[in-house]
Amino acid sequence: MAATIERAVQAPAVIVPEQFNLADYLVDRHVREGRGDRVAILCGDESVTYAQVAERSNRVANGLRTLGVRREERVVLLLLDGPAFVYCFLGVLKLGAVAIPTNTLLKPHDYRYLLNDSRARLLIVGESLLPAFSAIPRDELPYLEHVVVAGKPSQDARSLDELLARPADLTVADTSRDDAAFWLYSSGTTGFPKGAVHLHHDAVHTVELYGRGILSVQPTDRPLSAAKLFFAYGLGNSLTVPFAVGATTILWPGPPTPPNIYAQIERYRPTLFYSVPTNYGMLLAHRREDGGDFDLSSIRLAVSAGEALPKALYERFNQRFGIEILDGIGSTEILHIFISNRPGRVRPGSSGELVPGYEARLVDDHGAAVPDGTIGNLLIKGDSTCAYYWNKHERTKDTIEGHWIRTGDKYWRDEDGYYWYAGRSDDMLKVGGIWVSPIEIENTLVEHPAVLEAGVIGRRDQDELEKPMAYVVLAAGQSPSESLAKELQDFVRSKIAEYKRPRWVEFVDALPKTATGKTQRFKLRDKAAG
Ligand code: 3UK
Repeated sequence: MAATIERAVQAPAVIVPEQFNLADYLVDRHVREGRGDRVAILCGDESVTYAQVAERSNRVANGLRTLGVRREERVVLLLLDGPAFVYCFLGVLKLGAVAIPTNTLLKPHDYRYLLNDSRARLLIVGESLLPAFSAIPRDELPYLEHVVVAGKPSQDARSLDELLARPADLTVADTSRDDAAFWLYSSGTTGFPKGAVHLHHDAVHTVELYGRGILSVQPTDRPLSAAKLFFAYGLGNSLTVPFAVGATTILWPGPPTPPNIYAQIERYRPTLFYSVPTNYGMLLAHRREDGGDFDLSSIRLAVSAGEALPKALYERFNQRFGIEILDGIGSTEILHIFISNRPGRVRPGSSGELVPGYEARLVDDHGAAVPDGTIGNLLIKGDSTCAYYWNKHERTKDTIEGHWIRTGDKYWRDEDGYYWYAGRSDDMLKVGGIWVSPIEIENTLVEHPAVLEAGVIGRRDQDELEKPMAYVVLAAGQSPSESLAKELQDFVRSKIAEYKRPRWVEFVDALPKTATGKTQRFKLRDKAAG
């Protein structure tokens, strides 16, 4: 039987010139080539053309330069989705500086970590997110020099409007295709995120291989993504892919609740819709009060990523709306989707076929290729992969092997070349498409005085999607109760990001341990399953 090493034939050749600036490619190129009047962004009542994005990102770049930002320096963006995100992201790249879009759902101690790990000298923060930043004592942020607020500034901060009032003339930095353009932080097993360093050329490969190769994205497309711009997934869906082809992206700052999403779809009539399995489940659970159904007829393709899309969700969505959902696997490190179902040949429950332009290998724990039908560790080769993790050399060496990157996923391939997800090789969970470290939740639970020890695993909910479950050993003198379980859930919610709270708490006398005292989470998983 053929070993699972795959390289798709007829891969498009992606050529990126040696001197290359991603922001110029995404925006200024369209203006130069006469497409400046096209609408780039729709957001609320606002409509912004490519020429306006080009001009406003120049102004931001000039403003940042005035504040002392230099080439290669990091600028952290803590912004909700909207035009300002785009101006700032592109403005930073135009200067040759490095943008770090950040998860807006985190807590002050997470932001302290990101700001200090990256040593950014400047932060651009949305007005509504300012409290999560302001709660960090300033003397705990030794590298940060300037704060720019999108919205109404506080006393010691600048406003983004001031930057947007700077001159519009700018010579875009003559970056190389291999200069760092942006970092994306991804949670690790210990709960400390690692900054994946992406270069100016990386996004071009995702645009060509996945955007054009799989979705056949066109200038007439209007994407809407429930996943926000700070995720690699959202950044590709709503910024790099549509901007590269001169399409119109629909941005929306609010939370992706079903009423919000249906309202956005009916108002803006997107042609492409991107979400995560948990969200497809929520959309399916939501009905219109008058008995009619929502109008999704504008959508030519829907995409799911972040975690495996259960077959049942695919089928229910397809039956109700007549739309195919293309499940595909991507990662922060590889930047976007590298294995995907394709229009007209979806195999529900699978992650689909290799995206042409990437190569895949499935190997056993000794590195030998496994035959089709056998589970192996998935490695990927492709030119959108990050260069390394910032300041994490050991993790980099564990993950990136020359041209290949270990995804950390177990997969098997069927004889037709479809890839089937078979779990993670570590204990990390995906909750609503977002990484969650069991260790971070366990450490938080243990901070509660009633808790002696905790073990956290993923357990499947009614939609077959993973959510955190905690096994808790109580401290002496404490007794189990429903109210204590509730108290522990609230405790976690108050300390770490809301989506990390355990949805179930079960009290046990002891946790299964190895001889060296490590919690055996696989035994807890068996217990929960059986
Ligand atoms: C898991 C999936 C099964 C898998 C992402 C699209 O999710 C993205 O990036 P992350 O770094 O997580 C990567 C990991 O998530 N995963 C993602 N998609 C699937 N598992 N089926 C799927 N369809 O463990 C993978 O290693 O948060 C998704 C585009 C860009 C992305 N960064």
